[in-house]
Amino acid sequence: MLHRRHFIRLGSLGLTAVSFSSFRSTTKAGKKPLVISTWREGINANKAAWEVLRQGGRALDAVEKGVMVTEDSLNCCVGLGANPDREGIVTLDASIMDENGNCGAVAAIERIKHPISVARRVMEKTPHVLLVGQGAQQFAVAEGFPLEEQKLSDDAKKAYEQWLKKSEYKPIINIENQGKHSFVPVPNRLENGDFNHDTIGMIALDANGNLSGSCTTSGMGFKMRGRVGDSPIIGAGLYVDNEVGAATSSGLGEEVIKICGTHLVVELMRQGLHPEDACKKAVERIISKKGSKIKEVQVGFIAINKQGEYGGYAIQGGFEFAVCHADDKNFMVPSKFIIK
Ligand code: SD4
Repeated sequence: MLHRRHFIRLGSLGLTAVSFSSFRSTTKAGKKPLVISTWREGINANKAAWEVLRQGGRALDAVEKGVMVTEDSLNCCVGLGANPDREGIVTLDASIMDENGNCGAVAAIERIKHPISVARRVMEKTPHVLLVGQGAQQFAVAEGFPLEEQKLSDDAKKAYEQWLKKSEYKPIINIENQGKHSFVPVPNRLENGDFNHDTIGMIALDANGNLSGSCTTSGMGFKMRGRVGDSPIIGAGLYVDNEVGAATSSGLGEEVIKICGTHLVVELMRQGLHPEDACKKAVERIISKKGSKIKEVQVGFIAINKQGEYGGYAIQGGFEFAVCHADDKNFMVPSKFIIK
């Protein structure tokens, strides 16, 4: 339930607080192994992650392998087929974190197909956490990652040409579903040529009880050159604490960064909150800071705890996540949300 004071505040903004008790986006009984990931691309990504987990593999390998599937799919929101920045160049961000608190990330990397694997190399082979831009690319090439052609996918080209007509930077992110959940596969591109989201975040608990997470994105379509969102920022788009739980996010990265979103979710779980309640509290934090402009913002968090309980919460409807905890249990869950 929302606090009364909070409810009044939303009311004064002309917004409605809703509770969707019929939606079950959580489990009270923990599952192990378990992998969950954002959006419907999560289903395919979970399959690859599950292959690792079911054989007793490490959560870290699962979350890398899982999101590589999404990065691979050229006509997708994530990876080199995604929308470019406003100069027409695709730049990618990614982060990864393991059960020992090690982490690595790349931001604004170009022409590299698997930024998540470069992020893992940053974690494992350098004394650093985050490499950006040309330096990140140089490191990737030195590590043997092929430099792909600088070329927009056909769909991205079309969307960019469309965008150039007005060249307006209007980040209305992840609310394109307009509150509808999509359980049947639909084209990644919307009718206007845009994507309906640009990120996959994945978190997993392996058979040994260890947690890891990954997050990879093209950021926001037609962003300013050099813009970096929450996804490669540890504690914003991804956080893992093996004693407690793991969280990742999707949506307007600037708002996630401002509240150190996934770190907040994990700290709330440390205080004893169920993953869903922790995600909800983080969402409420964004809402209380954003005031009347909240209608233009979508952010969704997903989380799992050490016991294998999971949950998610979003500001607005439309956010959904994929959950997998058995060979025949890989399914979409509509996230609960606050603002209607
Ligand atoms: C970003 N959080 O770069 C990402 C965008 C996103 O679905 O999640 N899109 O801000």
